[in-house]
Amino acid sequence: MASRKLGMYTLVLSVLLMSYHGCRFKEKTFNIEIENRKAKGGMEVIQVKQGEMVTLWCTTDETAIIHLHGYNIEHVVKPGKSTVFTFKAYATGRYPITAHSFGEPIPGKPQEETPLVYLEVLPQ
Ligand SMILES: [Cu+2]
Repeated sequence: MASRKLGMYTLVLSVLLMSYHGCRFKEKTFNIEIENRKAKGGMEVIQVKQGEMVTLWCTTDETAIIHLHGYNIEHVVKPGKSTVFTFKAYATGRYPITAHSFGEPIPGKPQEETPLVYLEVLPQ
């Protein structure tokens, strides 16, 4: 009987933990595939809610520096490898995700910025 009671407590506890986890730590994951210097599927808007944890998996057919404006997160993405951007969407607004000059950077040459996708963080 004791083990059955313990099992019941464990079940209740895990349900509570799952619902707590569900409302406290909302997570959103998106894929950004860059092909021919554009986001595959055309320019789009990624929508999340303030407070959510966001994961962006980024793949490319050409080396580029990808910059999420506003949050100021920047990564070098290279072909054949997924690069991950993770952050908490703390600030609301619309932020461009741009590529800073495709290909290897040329010293002295100013970097061009190509908008790929927009991140939209909606208020809670
Ligand atoms: Cu930029």
